[in-house]
Amino acid sequence: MFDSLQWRFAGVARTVLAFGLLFNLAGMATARAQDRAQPTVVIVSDPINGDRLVDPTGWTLYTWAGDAADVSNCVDRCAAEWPPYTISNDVTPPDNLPGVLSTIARPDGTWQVTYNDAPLYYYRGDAQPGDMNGDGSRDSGALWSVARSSPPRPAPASASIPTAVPAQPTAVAIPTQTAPPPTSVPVVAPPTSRPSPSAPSSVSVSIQGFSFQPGSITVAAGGTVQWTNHDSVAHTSTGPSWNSGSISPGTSVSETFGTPGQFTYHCTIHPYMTGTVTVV
Ligand SMILES: [Cu+2]
Repeated sequence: MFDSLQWRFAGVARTVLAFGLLFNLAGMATARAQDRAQPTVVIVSDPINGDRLVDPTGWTLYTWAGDAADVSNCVDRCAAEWPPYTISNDVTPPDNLPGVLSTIARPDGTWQVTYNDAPLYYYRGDAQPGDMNGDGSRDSGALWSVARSSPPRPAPASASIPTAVPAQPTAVAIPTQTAPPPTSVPVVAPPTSRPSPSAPSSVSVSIQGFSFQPGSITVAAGGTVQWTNHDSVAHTSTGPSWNSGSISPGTSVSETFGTPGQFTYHCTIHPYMTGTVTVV
């Protein structure tokens, strides 16, 4: 009798154990699936400064102007201050990531995450997730920037229009019966809404201060755009149908555009550098 009870109790215990183990296994499987699905980076939406990338726990990630495409030049003392964002598994891009997430091998055998060929780093000066204390730093001789997944939105154009309104005093000049008004009146007409035929067939873009200037250009179909790098580090002009490769400091590259359309481009070394070419 006692033996039977004990056996039965043991049986119940075994059943409870078995269920427990089953739940445990299910839990582990779920956790592992979540590990696999967890994105390597998270996009923080910022409508003003442009969306940026952080690690899964919210720590800010940076890119460095001293790096080349898919090459980290930040080692030793630099890497101590700017720890590379390394992972031991494959990258998992989040949904809607506009660029390409990958990894490069570092000299010490670790794998550093890259975004659009730019190696990603942490900054030791950040104290908690969300800090961006390293943004704009020129540590180790080149610019550090928060990793951007999309460019800053252009400032609303309406902001500059009110300041242009005082140009109306040209109308005051008419009663004085002087000759100038007729010549100045056409200037008042908005030149921004010109039809396409007036688009230039040759446009120059200056790469300066880690930005394309002007950021938005319009060129006639069949026309040429020339980029000149005035910075002290290499950049690229990379669009959907062209890739300049490295543009060394002080040199220029040209691209001819045959197909009308609007094309967004960027620098693969500094993905936050973006511009637009409109072909009409
Ligand atoms: Cu660049």
